[in-house]
Amino acid sequence: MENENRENEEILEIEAVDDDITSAVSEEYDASQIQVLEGLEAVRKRPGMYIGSTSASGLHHLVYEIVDNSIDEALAGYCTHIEVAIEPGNIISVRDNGRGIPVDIQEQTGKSALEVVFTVLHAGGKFGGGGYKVSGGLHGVGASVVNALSEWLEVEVHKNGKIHQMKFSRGFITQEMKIIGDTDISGTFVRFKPDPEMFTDTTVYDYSVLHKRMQEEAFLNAGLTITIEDRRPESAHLDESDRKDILCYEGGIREFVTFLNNNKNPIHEDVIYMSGKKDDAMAELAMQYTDTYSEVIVSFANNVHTPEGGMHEDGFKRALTNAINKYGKKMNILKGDDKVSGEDCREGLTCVISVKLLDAQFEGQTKAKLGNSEVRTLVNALVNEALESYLEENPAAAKAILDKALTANRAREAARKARENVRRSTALESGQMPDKLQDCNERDPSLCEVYIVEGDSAAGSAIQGRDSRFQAILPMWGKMLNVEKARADKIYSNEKLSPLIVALGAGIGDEFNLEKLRYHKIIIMSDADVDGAHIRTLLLTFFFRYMRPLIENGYIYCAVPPLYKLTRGKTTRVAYSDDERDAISAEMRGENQKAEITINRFKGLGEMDAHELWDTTMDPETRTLRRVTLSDAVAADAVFNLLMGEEVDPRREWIEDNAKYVINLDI
Ligand code: TSJ
Repeated sequence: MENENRENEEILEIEAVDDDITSAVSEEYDASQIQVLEGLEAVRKRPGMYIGSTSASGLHHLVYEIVDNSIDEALAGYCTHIEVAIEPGNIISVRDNGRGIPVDIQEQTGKSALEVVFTVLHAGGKFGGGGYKVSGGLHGVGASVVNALSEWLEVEVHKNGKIHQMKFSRGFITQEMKIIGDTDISGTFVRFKPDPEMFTDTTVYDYSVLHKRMQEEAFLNAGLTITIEDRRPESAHLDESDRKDILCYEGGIREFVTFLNNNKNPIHEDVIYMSGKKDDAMAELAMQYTDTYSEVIVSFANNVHTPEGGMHEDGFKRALTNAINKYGKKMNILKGDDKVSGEDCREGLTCVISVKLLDAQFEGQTKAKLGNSEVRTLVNALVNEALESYLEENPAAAKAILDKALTANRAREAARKARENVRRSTALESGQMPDKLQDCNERDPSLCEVYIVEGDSAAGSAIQGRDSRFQAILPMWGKMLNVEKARADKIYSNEKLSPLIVALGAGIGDEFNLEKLRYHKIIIMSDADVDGAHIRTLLLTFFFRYMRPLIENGYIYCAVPPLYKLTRGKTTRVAYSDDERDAISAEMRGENQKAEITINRFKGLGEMDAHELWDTTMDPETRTLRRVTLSDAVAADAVFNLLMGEEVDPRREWIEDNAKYVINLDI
């Protein structure tokens, strides 16, 4: 024992040289405490290893780590309510009505489980039981990680009639566990303030980000109530925040599907639901077809989103194709060798898959793909069996689904033919550019830009004003095809879109090839009004659906035209926002309060002459471009559908609000 202690002291001395955490350690610390410190120190040295990053995403991860513990308690059957709040100062509080973290002193360590949970790395799964322990990717690494990365953290456990309290700072105990009062409830209450020394980008929480995740958790845990609330005074005036949501879905993932299909038209009435288990794994699945052409599959393993799919999705897709073909054969609708493909079977499908298993393996670049092959077998068997009987028992729905797949199949066939025709008959592969395109001289795509300009007069000014060495202009006019409602065959032969596809040179859909792209900046230039926003959205929908790599690689931009022209005597200046207008106006007025300043609102790009357009919107030295990025394909899909759907009011509202979820507007 003596020896051991001495060794540890040496470690301490070495560590103390370059790190101030250890300087606070007194000599009475024993081996286990030193291990604890090394663990938490590792977290502070490489926070990214534990929470992914120290940017906004890592900041939000802290909340998920804590809430995951309450969800485990719910899965074990002891917790029905979880309350999450963003408090003033971006402090997070999480409260549940579970059994409360155990507080009695463990014989082995001489410590309470409570202390171990918050001070030992990976303590999460080591005690207690019941439910499925989450060991997914970045999740579930535990409360100690959050503790290490918090300027302070306080926990209150209501248990056995007493309130137990303990406090920490950056992982260190600042107040040992003590009883601070009596209680007649049970549960755990944690409050923490993320450490600004760690989260140097931002310590400000985004309500909508937490809301989205909590809503997912509520969908995935049917019947569990999660409330989320923004109590920050600065949020009070924002409509996105200053609010409280109570999330509880008795229907679980069935309601998730209904939610995802909001604004779409289902082609059969009920959401198809199935669940099953084998050994230690279980799977549940909900699905419904709509009359759209897109495929939305959202999958989870142990409540962790798996955007890259994996074995659960593979098993599902295989079984879906099989079950639909089998039914078609049986009903003699598919004859002889007739088949519908997997893609055909998934057109218009919205599906949520949730699997739970003991030892989840997460693979892929972002650890977002489920690797356990036994899950493929489980889901495949479940879907084959359940879907066969569903189709059998619901002939109307079965017919609608099979019809949908058949139509998709024919359309795909037609699209392939159209593509070949277009290729032969038009310039698509001949290298001949459309007449409309005013191309630039430069040939190196990385130096070339193309402005997509709406309207004749604006295009005229742009053509005159541009620097033709590297700026190309593609005028577009008239109402564009609503691509959400069109299939690939229509796209290729569409007179509005075909010149765009040819000008960009990279093809569309499965055949899209980024290497053939002719411009590395594709700039949408439309008016700063609602119509301009609508055109922008139609173009973005098109890029999203058919040339998604353009968005993913950051090649799409929006030009930012000015809103106002200010004139005083011979001086004119422009402003891009109301605030800027007021500031410039004050500046131009200067000392002379009575000076007359005329402020004109630009009605549209078409009003500007070539010089004005170059100076304000096209000159790389002075212009502002907003890069378009896709933050979340699922959310984007929902918004595009909202925009393109039948209902006019939500669409208008969205256009006026402008691209909040779809597009991250940065400079
Ligand atoms: F992350 C955390 F530790 F900070 C945390 C844990 C945070 C929050 C908000 C809740 C919890 C938590 C833990 N809620 N409920 C529990 N339950 C237990 O830790 C527990 C209680 C009793 C027993 C038992 O076997 O009697 C076992 C466990 C795991």
